[in-house]
Amino acid sequence: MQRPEPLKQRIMNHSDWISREAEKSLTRLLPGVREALAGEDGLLPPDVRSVFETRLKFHFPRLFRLLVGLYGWQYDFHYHLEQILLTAARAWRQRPEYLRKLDALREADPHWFKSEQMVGGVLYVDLFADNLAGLHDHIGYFKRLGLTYLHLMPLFAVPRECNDGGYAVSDYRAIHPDVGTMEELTELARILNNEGISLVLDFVMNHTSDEHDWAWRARSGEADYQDFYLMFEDRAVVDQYQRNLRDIFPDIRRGSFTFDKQSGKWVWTTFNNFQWDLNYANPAVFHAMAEEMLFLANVGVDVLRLDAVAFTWKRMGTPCENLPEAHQLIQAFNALVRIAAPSMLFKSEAIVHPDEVVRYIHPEECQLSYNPLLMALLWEALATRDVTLLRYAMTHRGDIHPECVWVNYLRCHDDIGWTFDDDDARAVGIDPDGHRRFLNDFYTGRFPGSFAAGMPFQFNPETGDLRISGTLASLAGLETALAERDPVLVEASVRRINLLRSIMMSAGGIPLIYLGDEWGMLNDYTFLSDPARAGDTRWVHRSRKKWQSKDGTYDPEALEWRFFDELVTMVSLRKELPAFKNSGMKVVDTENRHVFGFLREGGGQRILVLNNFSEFPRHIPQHVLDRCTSATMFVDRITGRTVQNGDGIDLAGHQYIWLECL
Ligand code: OTU
Repeated sequence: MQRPEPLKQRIMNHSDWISREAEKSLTRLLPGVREALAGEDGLLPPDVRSVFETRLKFHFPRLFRLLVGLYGWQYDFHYHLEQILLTAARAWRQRPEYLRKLDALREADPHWFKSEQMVGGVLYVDLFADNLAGLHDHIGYFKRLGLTYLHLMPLFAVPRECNDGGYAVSDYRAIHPDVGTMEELTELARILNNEGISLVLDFVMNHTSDEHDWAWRARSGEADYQDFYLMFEDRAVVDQYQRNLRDIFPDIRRGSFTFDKQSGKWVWTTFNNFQWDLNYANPAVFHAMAEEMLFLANVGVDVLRLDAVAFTWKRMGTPCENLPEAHQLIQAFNALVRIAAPSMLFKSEAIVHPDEVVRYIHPEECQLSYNPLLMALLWEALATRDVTLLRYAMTHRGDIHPECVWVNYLRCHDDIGWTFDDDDARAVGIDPDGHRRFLNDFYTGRFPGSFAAGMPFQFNPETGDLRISGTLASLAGLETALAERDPVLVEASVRRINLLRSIMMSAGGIPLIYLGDEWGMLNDYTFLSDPARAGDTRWVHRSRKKWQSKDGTYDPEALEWRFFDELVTMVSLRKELPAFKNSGMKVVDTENRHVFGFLREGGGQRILVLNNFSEFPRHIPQHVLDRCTSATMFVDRITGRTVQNGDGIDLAGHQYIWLECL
């Protein structure tokens, strides 16, 4: 079901017409909305109702325009529009009091998340603390780390075995029974809110598990629910789509479709066979997912991580990735959230080409986004000891909308893909394909002299594509160094790890710690003996939390505690220094291909961050410093050492310094 293109153009080109239609439409829908707001008991106080109405009137024209663009050509458009608004009104009626207050606070301070105080952590509840109840005991630990943002990996009801680490959701309103209950999550959200920690949860919006109630109904032949997914009887149609698609999980299956025996149809499954892609061209799907989204908002979610946003809209003859409608879809959800739960933000998970990643970042789309390019290029520079590509890409690609932020990370639960731009690579004399092959060889430890112990993820023999699994510490060389019992190599890997963490903490945006990395967690190969996981190497960096020492006692000499302490130092400095507010970094040409440098400015403070990616000492000449500052003196905020500005700067191997210009 695809709308004819010219009509869409005609609609979009007539903004006056759209505004008039929006006005008429709202006038028609308001009485019903008011009824839904009051509820059967009519108990919602009039002032609370009018807050909703004010927001509705303000944001409706945008919502209307977006929905007309997506669905306006369908005969029952007005019916769906009405359902969507009624759902929003009911969600507002049910919204807990404290969240309504938070809505007002954040509307008055819309840049609250751009503070230098923001530091994120991400964990699996079951692996970290067994269950939600157990997580309460760790709040002190989170505070000790300085976290103000906590992403709990997907914890919803999923099939027991086939669940892609939680990304195959069977019920968005139920928690996995081993982890806890929705009541417990709701209570935890409130407690975290009191502690100043924002709750981040996933919204797995591209697909559901094949055990979701909608999928069961589709399978058993209910036409309405078959329309929730992309199901085809005709293999020829499937083949026609397939021609332009790429394989995301080629290890699992070639092609993006799975045959479902019961319905006798081919189902669109971009990822695993058991993850059925939703059909967003159907407005009923938009409405159903909006209901789930607003339900989660009312649980107390501060940031919703929108999973796999690139794939949500399909059109024959295209790669079905990053289509304009995929953006309109998120913008429509965004407009709806501004009306019914405005304190909640979106974080985009688009691990795609850098030009496409930034297109999801906008106050009216996703206010936060992973920064996969910085992540990948930090690993690239660590392997090559050369920051040329990193510097080049960050110089002309760093900027995003000033009201949005990057989420900067080194590792997450997924693989590392080399998503840099081919032309960027060529511009600095690098052959992109050869370089990706080198990086894959390097991080799987095949390249002679490599320090890394990564595992290959999803090799595609046709294209040669490969991604990398492994923990921060194992990829940075700690695992091989420990295996060789070589203290020099151990120290070298410690320095590499801290160098990367220095950049994550000082580059701006929200740094996001993959918990376990704070104490140097190594790869865990036990997944290989679990048949449900053995085929997915990402499990090598998803392991059960082990405390730093058996009883958790502090030992400053232990390697784990050294990692922890150094990170805590960086976190507290970051919070102390106004220059580290969440604006961007200004990349500096250090005239040394091993040293990545950037300036951070804010609150009357200027900090020059220098990071030596080589294991050898490097010198930054005075004229480079002169271009950055006329200060007479620097203080390295990491060591407290003062340095006269006059003879350039000497950096030891893998040293990082945060120089405050005085
Ligand atoms: C996401 O990642 C999740 O982070 C993964 O854990 C899931 O398996 C997947 O979606 C399906 O839900 O392919 O290798 O942006 O890179 O969305 C990870 C494109 C993935 C993909 C990304 C996806």
